[in-house]
Amino acid sequence: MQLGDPAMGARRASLAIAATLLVLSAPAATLAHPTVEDHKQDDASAPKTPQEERALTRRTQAATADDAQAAALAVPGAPDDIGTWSEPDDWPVVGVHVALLPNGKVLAYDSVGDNATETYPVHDHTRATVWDPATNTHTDVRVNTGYNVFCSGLAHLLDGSVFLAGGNKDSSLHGIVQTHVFNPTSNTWSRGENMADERWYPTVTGLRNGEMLITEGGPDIPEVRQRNGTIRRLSTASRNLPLYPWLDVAPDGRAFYSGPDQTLRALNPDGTGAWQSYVVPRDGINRDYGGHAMYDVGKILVAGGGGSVKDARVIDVNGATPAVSATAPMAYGRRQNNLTLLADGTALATGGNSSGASLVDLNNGVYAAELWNPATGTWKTLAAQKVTRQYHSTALLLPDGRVLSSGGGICGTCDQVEYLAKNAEIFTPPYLYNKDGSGSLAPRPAVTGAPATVAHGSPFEITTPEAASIAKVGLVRLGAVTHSVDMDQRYIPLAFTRGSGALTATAPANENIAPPGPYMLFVVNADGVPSVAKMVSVPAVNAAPAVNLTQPAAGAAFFAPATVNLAANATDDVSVSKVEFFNGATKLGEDTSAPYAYAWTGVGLGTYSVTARATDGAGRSTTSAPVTVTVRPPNGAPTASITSPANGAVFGWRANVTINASASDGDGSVTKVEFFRNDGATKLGEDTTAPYSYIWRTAPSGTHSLRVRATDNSGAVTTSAPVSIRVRGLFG
Ligand SMILES: [Cu+2]
Repeated sequence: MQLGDPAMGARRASLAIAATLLVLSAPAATLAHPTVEDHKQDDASAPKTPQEERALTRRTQAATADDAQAAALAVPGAPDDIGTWSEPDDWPVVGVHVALLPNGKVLAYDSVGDNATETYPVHDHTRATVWDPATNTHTDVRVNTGYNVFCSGLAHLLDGSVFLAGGNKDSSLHGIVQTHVFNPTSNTWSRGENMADERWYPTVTGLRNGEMLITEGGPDIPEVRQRNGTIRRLSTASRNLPLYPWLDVAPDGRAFYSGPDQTLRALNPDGTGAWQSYVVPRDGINRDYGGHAMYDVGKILVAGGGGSVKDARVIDVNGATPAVSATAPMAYGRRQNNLTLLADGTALATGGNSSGASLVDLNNGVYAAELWNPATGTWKTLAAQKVTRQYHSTALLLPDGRVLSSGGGICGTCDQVEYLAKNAEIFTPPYLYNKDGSGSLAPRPAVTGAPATVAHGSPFEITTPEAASIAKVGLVRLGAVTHSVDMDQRYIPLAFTRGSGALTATAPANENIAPPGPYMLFVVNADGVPSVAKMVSVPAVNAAPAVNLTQPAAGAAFFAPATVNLAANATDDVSVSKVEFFNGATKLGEDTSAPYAYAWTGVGLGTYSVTARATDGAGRSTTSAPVTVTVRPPNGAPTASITSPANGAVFGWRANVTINASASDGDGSVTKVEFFRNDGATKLGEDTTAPYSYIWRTAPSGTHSLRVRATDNSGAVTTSAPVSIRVRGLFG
């Protein structure tokens, strides 16, 4: 579903664009949570029966067959000129969300059914499939975690798993806080940590350090999935943006925002986040439901959207401020179109409608594809597809250089106009055909060997029998697409040299240019024919752990033989595997779990420099700042004696007895002297400064044994010899 949807059935189509533009500037919470009443109005046409729904895909094709055929006739040409489209194939799900997997298969998922999602009361699962392009077969991978991930954001984790944020909670189209991960090796789903906020229509962006940025979908405060799976909020980066914002990591490492609205921005996702907004407007167009694609290092193509504009622009974010330049417009105005980077770095526009209709207009579908060439800045109209692909349709580059175009439907307006495209078509671009008009497929260069992992900035070898004829080498990030937004795709050209039977290419310079994760490696020959891709992984630059000693305190002193308790704080972007404690270069011991501590016992006289060294799961380590401690000789006890009264002294009845004491400490200081009677059992008082004295007022009659006790700065105590005195009675 979509924000403008409730307010714009076909009957109010003329207001649709203005309403969308208006709504986009309202707070996102309003956008993401239309009222149930709005939807009841929008879905005034009764939900269809399962049978009727099954018939819808055919009805859509029948209703648009003439238009599709006319579009095909309008673009004559040989396959090497305009490419070819396959016949549509029925699919078990609508390709609302699709992601290419590292095994070359495609994950696709939609919702709980073919009707508008808000017509279903229960949202406890999601229909999902893995499609294998090699065999054209499907494997059911329904999401059975108890949640509907319809209208989630999706992008690839470092290992090629697909991370999903948010989804659809109920018939009121509330978001969900849940995150999910699809494992392509086991075809299984698992839950990740919950986000702080419910999200519906969020964008997920793989960042330079392997973290996943989650923006919008309702709340204005972005969140980041950290590499250890926990989620932090970017509390200082609250910003109201349109739903499904367009974000790509830029050469400066920030996430660059290129639309769909026209204020260009950049988000520093470190810590709690910070936005920068640029004054330069992009183009005066709100490109709601247009396409964007980072087709070269720091260069983004935007095309279509809004009121089905033909306009396209290029944004160069390599400099300190973004530079926007014109490029040729498309031949067809489009909204709800997809923009897909191909194996050679060109960009393919597919689908959409030309009337500016918010979600779908069966009378104004755009069937012809168009190819944008970054070298010339021009578009070429290509073959027309057979099914109109509008709201909830997607397009995805496959590892063999073809393009999957799928989906469309599942919304109130879709039901009203009887639009459903529960099928898929495959586009074979012109570059795969012999340049002789014959329609035969061209021989392709083959990548027979390449490393599974290519480290940033490093040269690596690509073995190919066609080395001498290779003209281009590039990486294309695996796509993850929904709602006209590919959250992952980017094309990175690679420098290379030709050898005999092999090329030496240089991996992208850094993680800003190629955020870590899965990529397709393509080589393209001098005729422009691409190889089948070899999957390669660009590893994350692993951050070293942080560590500091929390104990002992700097300069702490101990007495021999000492027990020095060592303790450290250690953190890492992934995990800390151990903390070792050192005296100089000598390892004392280690701790593998927090709180990290070690008791260093039997420490003799001396001065020591102690450190802690933390090591993370990838073997990177950091050593703390040193702390110096001193171990002194054993503490000498203080001296203590009573200097007056003298032993045997006699006092009168009710006398005040002044007790004077002497105390000293040879290796420190006396902190207090306490005065006792009853041979030390009853404390009279104390004095903390010399000369030490105490006046025992109106001492009771009788014989008293007095003592004093001195305490030194190390806590050692000495009790004096007793002094016996007598205090007379009233009658002597
Ligand atoms: Cu939607």
